[in-house]
Amino acid sequence: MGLFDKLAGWLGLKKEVNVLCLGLDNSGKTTIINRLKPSNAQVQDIVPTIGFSIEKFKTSSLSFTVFDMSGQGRYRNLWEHYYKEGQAIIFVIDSADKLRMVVAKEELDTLLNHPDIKHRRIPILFFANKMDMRDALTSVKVSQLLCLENIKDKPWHICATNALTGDGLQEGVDWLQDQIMQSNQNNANMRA
Ligand SMILES: Nc1nc2c(ncn2[C@@H]2O[C@H](COP(=O)(O)OP(=O)(O)O)[C@@H](O)[C@H]2O)c(=O)[nH]1
Ligand SMILES: [Mg+2]
Repeated sequence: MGLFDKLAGWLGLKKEVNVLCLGLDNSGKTTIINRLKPSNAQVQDIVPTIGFSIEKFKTSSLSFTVFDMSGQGRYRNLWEHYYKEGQAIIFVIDSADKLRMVVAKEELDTLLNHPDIKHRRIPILFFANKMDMRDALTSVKVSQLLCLENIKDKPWHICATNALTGDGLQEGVDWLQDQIMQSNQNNANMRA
């Protein structure tokens, strides 16, 4: 059973939710997504390009698009295309990669300022991953370096994770589930 089975079950009767899983290469996205993947998930599409690939898979009610934001933005126009459809973001950080923390922050800032993201109350779940590594920064430190407290107009949450054991992933998924449920309720209230 994948950790998202419960969420997928709850959403069973709802419309599809698109989750974007982003972060630099080597941060642990593929490892995390493989853990979250419900057992019946179908790998829909893997689009390999030189230096860039998008992983996509789908369950009955969740659709995931995973990509690396690395490569000096060379492939940005390829991935930005997916922003519009995203209703939740999982942003993965390698907490032990201190050298590239500044690059992760730049990519995050660029994401937050993108016209298709900027004015939307889209929930962002941060996974401060690789917590098991000896020189990993704490999630509080990662949060400070990425200036997360400056994100005022979107719900966000950060969890320390170890994708190899799965530690911390459930807490994050529970938070994301609450956010998606709330925004569905708000939309329903607005329609009523
Ligand atoms: N020690 C440790 N290694 C991890 C963790 N998560 C991922 N890795 C390793 O980091 C490398 C990159 O992971 P991957 O999921 O391919 O990253 P991606 O490029 O973001 O998709 C792989 O060798 C993983 O086994 C973690 O929490 N702790
Ligand atoms: Mg990957």
